[in-house]
Amino acid sequence: MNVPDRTLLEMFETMTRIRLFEERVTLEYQRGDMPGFVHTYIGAEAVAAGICAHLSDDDLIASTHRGHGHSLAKGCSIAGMLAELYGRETGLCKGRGGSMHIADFEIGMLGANAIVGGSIGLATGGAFAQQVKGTSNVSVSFFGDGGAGQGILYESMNLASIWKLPVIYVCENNGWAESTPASYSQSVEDLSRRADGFGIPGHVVDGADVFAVHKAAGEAIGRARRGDGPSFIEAKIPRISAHYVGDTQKYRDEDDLAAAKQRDPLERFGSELTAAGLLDEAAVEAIRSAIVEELDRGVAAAKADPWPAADGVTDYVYSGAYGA
Ligand SMILES: Cc1ncc(C[n+]2csc(CCOP(=O)(O)OP(=O)(O)O)c2C)c(N)n1
Repeated sequence: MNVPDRTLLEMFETMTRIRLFEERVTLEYQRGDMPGFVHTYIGAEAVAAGICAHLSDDDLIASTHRGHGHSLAKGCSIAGMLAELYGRETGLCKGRGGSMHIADFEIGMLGANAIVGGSIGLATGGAFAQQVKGTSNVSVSFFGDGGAGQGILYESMNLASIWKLPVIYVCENNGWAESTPASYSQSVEDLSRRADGFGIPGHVVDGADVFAVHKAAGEAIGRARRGDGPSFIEAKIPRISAHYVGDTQKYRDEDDLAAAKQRDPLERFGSELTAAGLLDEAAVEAIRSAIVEELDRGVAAAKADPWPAADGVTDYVYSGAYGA
Protein backbone atom coordinates (compact mmCIF):
# COMPACT_ATOMS: atom_id res chain seq x y z
CA MET A 1 0.00 0.00 0.00
CA ASN A 2 1.88 3.09 -1.12
CA VAL A 3 -1.06 5.40 -0.50
CA PRO A 4 -0.75 7.54 2.67
CA ASP A 5 -2.73 6.18 5.62
CA ARG A 6 -4.65 9.42 5.90
CA THR A 7 -5.84 9.13 2.30
CA LEU A 8 -6.87 5.51 2.85
CA LEU A 9 -8.92 6.42 5.89
CA GLU A 10 -10.47 9.40 4.10
CA MET A 11 -11.50 7.15 1.21
CA PHE A 12 -13.00 4.64 3.64
CA GLU A 13 -14.94 7.42 5.32
CA THR A 14 -16.17 8.73 1.95
CA MET A 15 -17.31 5.26 0.92
CA THR A 16 -19.08 4.75 4.24
CA ARG A 17 -20.70 8.17 3.88
CA ILE A 18 -22.02 7.27 0.46
CA ARG A 19 -23.29 3.85 1.59
CA LEU A 20 -25.09 5.21 4.67
CA PHE A 21 -26.51 8.15 2.75
CA GLU A 22 -27.92 5.84 0.09
CA GLU A 23 -29.35 3.39 2.63
CA ARG A 24 -31.05 6.21 4.47
CA VAL A 25 -32.37 7.80 1.28
CA THR A 26 -33.78 4.43 0.21
CA LEU A 27 -35.63 4.17 3.50
CA GLU A 28 -36.92 7.74 3.43
CA TYR A 29 -37.94 7.47 -0.22
CA GLN A 30 -39.90 4.30 0.49
CA ARG A 31 -41.78 6.17 3.22
CA GLY A 32 -43.23 8.18 0.35
CA ASP A 33 -42.48 11.79 1.16
CA MET A 34 -39.48 12.31 -1.08
CA PRO A 35 -40.59 13.31 -4.61
CA GLY A 36 -39.22 12.02 -7.93
CA PHE A 37 -37.03 9.03 -8.63
CA VAL A 38 -33.94 7.88 -6.76
CA HIS A 39 -31.09 5.83 -8.24
CA THR A 40 -28.60 4.72 -5.62
CA TYR A 41 -24.84 4.36 -5.97
CA ILE A 42 -24.60 1.40 -3.58
CA GLY A 43 -21.81 -0.92 -4.72
CA ALA A 44 -19.89 1.65 -6.78
CA GLU A 45 -18.50 3.67 -3.85
CA ALA A 46 -14.87 2.81 -4.60
CA VAL A 47 -15.04 4.56 -7.96
CA ALA A 48 -16.21 7.97 -6.74
CA ALA A 49 -13.97 7.80 -3.66
CA GLY A 50 -10.85 6.62 -5.52
CA ILE A 51 -11.15 9.28 -8.20
CA CYS A 52 -12.29 12.25 -6.12
CA ALA A 53 -9.52 11.64 -3.56
CA HIS A 54 -7.21 13.27 -6.13
CA LEU A 55 -9.37 16.35 -6.68
CA SER A 56 -9.57 19.75 -5.02
CA ASP A 57 -12.50 22.15 -4.99
CA ASP A 58 -10.99 23.82 -8.07
CA ASP A 59 -11.23 20.65 -10.13
CA LEU A 60 -14.52 19.87 -11.85
CA ILE A 61 -16.76 16.85 -12.10
CA ALA A 62 -20.01 16.18 -13.93
CA SER A 63 -22.19 13.25 -13.05
CA THR A 64 -25.19 11.11 -13.92
CA HIS A 65 -28.70 10.26 -12.74
CA ARG A 66 -26.89 8.00 -10.23
CA GLY A 67 -24.99 10.95 -8.86
CA HIS A 68 -25.23 10.98 -5.06
CA GLY A 69 -21.92 9.16 -4.66
CA HIS A 70 -20.02 11.52 -6.93
CA SER A 71 -21.58 14.53 -5.20
CA LEU A 72 -20.64 13.32 -1.72
CA ALA A 73 -17.13 12.32 -2.78
CA LYS A 74 -16.61 15.78 -4.29
CA GLY A 75 -17.67 17.34 -1.00
CA CYS A 76 -21.35 18.25 -1.30
CA SER A 77 -22.93 18.55 2.12
CA ILE A 78 -25.30 15.88 3.37
CA ALA A 79 -27.69 18.55 4.66
CA GLY A 80 -27.78 20.42 1.33
CA MET A 81 -28.27 17.19 -0.63
CA LEU A 82 -31.06 15.93 1.60
CA ALA A 83 -32.89 19.24 1.41
CA GLU A 84 -32.54 19.03 -2.38
CA LEU A 85 -33.92 15.50 -2.44
CA TYR A 86 -36.91 16.67 -0.41
CA GLY A 87 -37.39 19.56 -2.88
CA ARG A 88 -36.86 22.31 -0.30
CA GLU A 89 -35.70 25.89 -0.83
CA THR A 90 -32.64 25.14 1.36
CA GLY A 91 -31.41 22.43 -1.03
CA LEU A 92 -28.19 22.73 -3.00
CA CYS A 93 -30.22 23.76 -6.06
CA LYS A 94 -32.93 25.46 -4.02
CA GLY A 95 -35.21 22.49 -4.49
CA ARG A 96 -35.41 22.88 -8.27
CA GLY A 97 -33.13 19.98 -9.14
CA GLY A 98 -33.89 16.98 -6.95
CA SER A 99 -31.91 13.76 -6.82
CA MET A 100 -30.84 13.79 -10.47
CA HIS A 101 -29.67 17.41 -10.68
CA ILE A 102 -27.48 18.05 -7.68
CA ALA A 103 -24.89 20.73 -8.38
CA ASP A 104 -22.56 22.86 -6.30
CA PHE A 105 -20.37 25.17 -8.37
CA GLU A 106 -18.50 26.36 -5.26
CA ILE A 107 -16.77 22.99 -5.02
CA GLY A 108 -16.55 22.14 -8.71
CA MET A 109 -19.60 19.92 -8.88
CA LEU A 110 -21.04 20.94 -12.26
CA GLY A 111 -24.06 18.77 -11.82
CA ALA A 112 -25.69 15.40 -11.85
CA ASN A 113 -27.72 14.93 -14.98
CA ALA A 114 -30.90 13.06 -15.88
CA ILE A 115 -29.87 13.07 -19.54
CA VAL A 116 -27.87 9.89 -20.03
CA GLY A 117 -24.43 10.98 -21.26
CA GLY A 118 -25.15 14.58 -20.22
CA SER A 119 -22.00 14.80 -18.12
CA ILE A 120 -19.72 14.24 -21.08
CA GLY A 121 -20.12 17.56 -22.91
CA LEU A 122 -20.27 19.49 -19.63
CA ALA A 123 -17.02 18.04 -18.32
CA THR A 124 -15.28 18.44 -21.67
CA GLY A 125 -16.36 22.09 -21.79
CA GLY A 126 -15.20 22.49 -18.19
CA ALA A 127 -11.80 21.11 -19.17
CA PHE A 128 -11.63 23.54 -22.10
CA ALA A 129 -12.39 26.42 -19.73
CA GLN A 130 -9.52 25.37 -17.47
CA GLN A 131 -7.17 25.18 -20.43
CA VAL A 132 -8.19 28.64 -21.65
CA LYS A 133 -7.72 30.05 -18.14
CA GLY A 134 -4.29 28.43 -17.94
CA THR A 135 -4.92 26.49 -14.73
CA SER A 136 -3.73 22.98 -13.94
CA ASN A 137 -7.22 21.95 -12.86
CA VAL A 138 -8.85 18.88 -14.35
CA SER A 139 -12.38 17.89 -15.20
CA VAL A 140 -13.91 14.44 -14.74
CA SER A 141 -16.92 13.06 -16.56
CA PHE A 142 -18.71 10.12 -14.93
CA PHE A 143 -21.07 8.10 -17.11
CA GLY A 144 -22.36 4.54 -17.40
CA ASP A 145 -22.07 1.84 -20.03
CA GLY A 146 -25.42 3.05 -21.36
CA GLY A 147 -24.04 6.61 -21.46
CA ALA A 148 -21.10 5.32 -23.51
CA GLY A 149 -23.61 4.72 -26.30
CA GLN A 150 -24.24 8.46 -26.70
CA GLY A 151 -22.61 10.10 -29.72
CA ILE A 152 -21.42 13.06 -27.69
CA LEU A 153 -18.76 10.84 -26.08
CA TYR A 154 -17.08 10.30 -29.44
CA GLU A 155 -17.29 13.93 -30.52
CA SER A 156 -15.93 14.98 -27.14
CA MET A 157 -13.10 12.46 -27.12
CA ASN A 158 -11.97 13.64 -30.55
CA LEU A 159 -11.93 17.29 -29.49
CA ALA A 160 -10.34 16.52 -26.14
CA SER A 161 -7.60 14.52 -27.84
CA ILE A 162 -6.67 17.06 -30.52
CA TRP A 163 -6.77 19.95 -28.04
CA LYS A 164 -5.17 17.91 -25.21
CA LEU A 165 -7.93 18.90 -22.81
CA PRO A 166 -7.47 18.02 -19.12
CA VAL A 167 -10.48 15.71 -18.99
CA ILE A 168 -10.86 12.18 -17.63
CA TYR A 169 -13.70 10.07 -18.98
CA VAL A 170 -14.78 7.62 -16.29
CA CYS A 171 -17.11 4.94 -17.54
CA GLU A 172 -18.76 3.03 -14.71
CA ASN A 173 -19.54 -0.18 -16.52
CA ASN A 174 -22.04 -1.94 -14.27
CA GLY A 175 -23.22 -4.25 -17.03
CA TRP A 176 -26.69 -2.75 -17.25
CA ALA A 177 -28.49 0.24 -18.71
CA GLU A 178 -31.83 0.00 -16.90
CA SER A 179 -32.90 -3.52 -17.97
CA THR A 180 -30.66 -3.80 -21.04
CA PRO A 181 -27.50 -5.84 -20.49
CA ALA A 182 -24.25 -4.38 -21.85
CA SER A 183 -23.55 -7.81 -23.33
CA TYR A 184 -26.49 -7.18 -25.67
CA SER A 185 -26.10 -3.50 -26.40
CA GLN A 186 -22.35 -2.92 -26.60
CA SER A 187 -20.16 -4.08 -29.49
CA VAL A 188 -17.05 -4.66 -27.37
CA GLU A 189 -16.56 -6.01 -23.88
CA ASP A 190 -14.06 -3.34 -22.84
CA LEU A 191 -15.54 0.05 -23.66
CA SER A 192 -12.18 1.66 -22.91
CA ARG A 193 -10.89 0.15 -26.17
CA ARG A 194 -12.91 2.75 -28.00
CA ALA A 195 -10.64 5.47 -26.61
CA ASP A 196 -7.81 3.99 -28.74
CA GLY A 197 -9.58 5.24 -31.84
CA PHE A 198 -9.12 8.81 -30.59
CA GLY A 199 -5.51 8.45 -29.46
CA ILE A 200 -6.60 8.47 -25.81
CA PRO A 201 -5.13 5.98 -23.34
CA GLY A 202 -7.82 3.65 -22.02
CA HIS A 203 -7.58 1.56 -18.85
CA VAL A 204 -9.80 -1.10 -17.36
CA VAL A 205 -9.92 -1.30 -13.57
CA ASP A 206 -11.79 -3.41 -11.06
CA GLY A 207 -14.27 -0.86 -9.75
CA ALA A 208 -14.64 -2.77 -6.49
CA ASP A 209 -10.94 -2.26 -5.75
CA VAL A 210 -10.40 1.24 -4.46
CA PHE A 211 -6.61 0.84 -4.72
CA ALA A 212 -6.84 0.06 -8.43
CA VAL A 213 -9.21 2.97 -9.04
CA HIS A 214 -7.07 5.37 -7.02
CA LYS A 215 -3.91 4.35 -8.89
CA ALA A 216 -5.44 4.60 -12.37
CA ALA A 217 -7.02 7.94 -11.46
CA GLY A 218 -3.71 9.28 -10.12
CA GLU A 219 -2.00 8.50 -13.43
CA ALA A 220 -4.79 9.93 -15.57
CA ILE A 221 -5.17 13.07 -13.47
CA GLY A 222 -1.39 13.61 -13.34
CA ARG A 223 -1.26 13.36 -17.11
CA ALA A 224 -4.11 15.86 -17.49
CA ARG A 225 -2.51 18.32 -15.03
CA ARG A 226 0.77 18.16 -16.95
CA GLY A 227 -1.01 19.20 -20.13
CA ASP A 228 -0.70 15.78 -21.76
CA GLY A 229 -4.42 15.43 -22.44
CA PRO A 230 -7.37 13.17 -21.72
CA SER A 231 -7.62 9.60 -20.46
CA PHE A 232 -10.40 7.04 -20.31
CA ILE A 233 -10.92 4.83 -17.27
CA GLU A 234 -13.42 2.01 -17.43
CA ALA A 235 -14.33 0.80 -13.95
CA LYS A 236 -16.01 -2.59 -14.10
CA ILE A 237 -18.44 -2.66 -11.24
CA PRO A 238 -21.42 -5.00 -11.30
CA ARG A 239 -24.63 -3.28 -10.28
CA ILE A 240 -25.51 -4.25 -6.71
CA SER A 241 -28.36 -1.78 -6.45
CA ALA A 242 -31.50 -1.91 -8.53
CA HIS A 243 -31.76 0.57 -11.42
CA TYR A 244 -33.93 2.81 -9.24
CA VAL A 245 -35.39 2.40 -5.77
CA GLY A 246 -38.49 0.29 -6.38
CA ASP A 247 -37.09 -1.63 -9.38
CA THR A 248 -37.67 -5.32 -8.64
CA GLN A 249 -34.99 -6.44 -11.14
CA LYS A 250 -37.19 -9.27 -12.43
CA TYR A 251 -35.18 -9.12 -15.65
CA ARG A 252 -32.03 -10.17 -13.81
CA ASP A 253 -30.69 -13.61 -13.17
CA GLU A 254 -30.49 -14.35 -9.43
CA ASP A 255 -26.96 -15.75 -9.69
CA ASP A 256 -25.79 -12.62 -11.47
CA LEU A 257 -27.15 -10.46 -8.67
CA ALA A 258 -25.73 -12.72 -5.95
CA ALA A 259 -22.30 -12.64 -7.64
CA ALA A 260 -22.44 -8.83 -7.77
CA LYS A 261 -23.18 -8.67 -4.05
CA GLN A 262 -20.11 -10.79 -3.35
CA ARG A 263 -17.99 -7.96 -4.70
CA ASP A 264 -19.09 -5.34 -2.17
CA PRO A 265 -16.27 -2.73 -2.31
CA LEU A 266 -16.91 -1.33 1.15
CA GLU A 267 -16.67 -4.69 2.91
CA ARG A 268 -13.55 -5.50 0.95
CA PHE A 269 -11.81 -2.21 1.73
CA GLY A 270 -12.84 -2.39 5.39
CA SER A 271 -11.29 -5.87 5.69
CA GLU A 272 -8.11 -4.71 3.94
CA LEU A 273 -7.69 -1.73 6.26
CA THR A 274 -8.42 -3.88 9.29
CA ALA A 275 -5.83 -6.45 8.19
CA ALA A 276 -3.33 -3.61 7.74
CA GLY A 277 -4.01 -2.43 11.31
CA LEU A 278 -5.49 0.90 10.22
CA LEU A 279 -9.04 0.18 11.37
CA ASP A 280 -10.79 -1.73 14.11
CA GLU A 281 -14.42 -2.23 15.03
CA ALA A 282 -14.50 0.77 17.34
CA ALA A 283 -13.05 3.07 14.68
CA VAL A 284 -15.59 1.86 12.11
CA GLU A 285 -18.39 2.40 14.61
CA ALA A 286 -17.19 5.93 15.38
CA ILE A 287 -17.13 6.81 11.67
CA ARG A 288 -20.58 5.31 11.13
CA SER A 289 -22.25 6.93 14.12
CA ALA A 290 -20.97 10.42 13.23
CA ILE A 291 -22.44 10.01 9.73
CA VAL A 292 -25.74 8.62 11.06
CA GLU A 293 -26.05 11.65 13.35
CA GLU A 294 -25.46 13.96 10.40
CA LEU A 295 -28.12 12.08 8.43
CA ASP A 296 -30.61 12.27 11.32
CA ARG A 297 -30.07 16.01 11.59
CA GLY A 298 -30.24 16.46 7.81
CA VAL A 299 -33.49 14.53 7.39
CA ALA A 300 -35.19 16.34 10.28
CA ALA A 301 -34.04 19.77 9.05
CA ALA A 302 -34.99 19.09 5.43
CA LYS A 303 -38.49 17.95 6.37
CA ALA A 304 -39.03 21.11 8.40
CA ASP A 305 -37.59 23.43 5.74
CA PRO A 306 -39.80 25.56 3.46
CA TRP A 307 -40.87 24.58 -0.03
CA PRO A 308 -39.91 26.95 -2.86
CA ALA A 309 -42.64 29.48 -3.64
CA ALA A 310 -44.76 28.41 -6.61
CA ASP A 311 -44.18 31.72 -8.42
CA GLY A 312 -40.40 31.17 -8.18
CA VAL A 313 -40.40 27.98 -10.21
CA THR A 314 -38.25 29.42 -13.00
CA ASP A 315 -35.85 31.30 -10.70
CA TYR A 316 -32.18 30.26 -10.96
CA VAL A 317 -32.79 28.21 -14.09
CA TYR A 318 -30.92 30.40 -16.58
CA SER A 319 -28.52 32.35 -14.41
CA GLY A 320 -25.77 31.79 -11.87
CA ALA A 321 -22.06 31.35 -11.53
CA TYR A 322 -21.62 30.42 -15.18
CA GLY A 323 -23.46 33.44 -16.63
CA ALA A 324 -26.96 34.29 -17.79
C1 LIG B 1 -30.87 10.63 -23.30
C2 LIG B 1 -31.59 9.67 -22.40
N1 LIG B 1 -32.03 8.50 -22.89
C3 LIG B 1 -32.68 7.63 -22.09
C4 LIG B 1 -32.90 7.92 -20.77
C5 LIG B 1 -33.61 6.91 -19.87
N2 LIG B 1 -32.63 6.27 -19.00
C6 LIG B 1 -32.46 6.67 -17.73
S1 LIG B 1 -31.25 5.85 -16.95
C7 LIG B 1 -30.95 4.90 -18.31
C8 LIG B 1 -29.90 3.83 -18.29
C9 LIG B 1 -28.54 4.39 -18.12
O1 LIG B 1 -27.61 3.35 -18.05
P1 LIG B 1 -26.11 3.62 -17.73
O2 LIG B 1 -25.63 4.82 -18.47
O3 LIG B 1 -25.37 2.36 -17.96
O4 LIG B 1 -26.10 4.01 -16.19
P2 LIG B 1 -26.56 3.15 -14.93
O5 LIG B 1 -28.03 3.42 -14.72
O6 LIG B 1 -26.29 1.71 -15.23
O7 LIG B 1 -25.75 3.68 -13.81
C10 LIG B 1 -31.80 5.24 -19.36
C11 LIG B 1 -31.78 4.61 -20.69
C12 LIG B 1 -32.45 9.15 -20.29
N3 LIG B 1 -32.62 9.52 -19.02
N4 LIG B 1 -31.75 10.00 -21.11
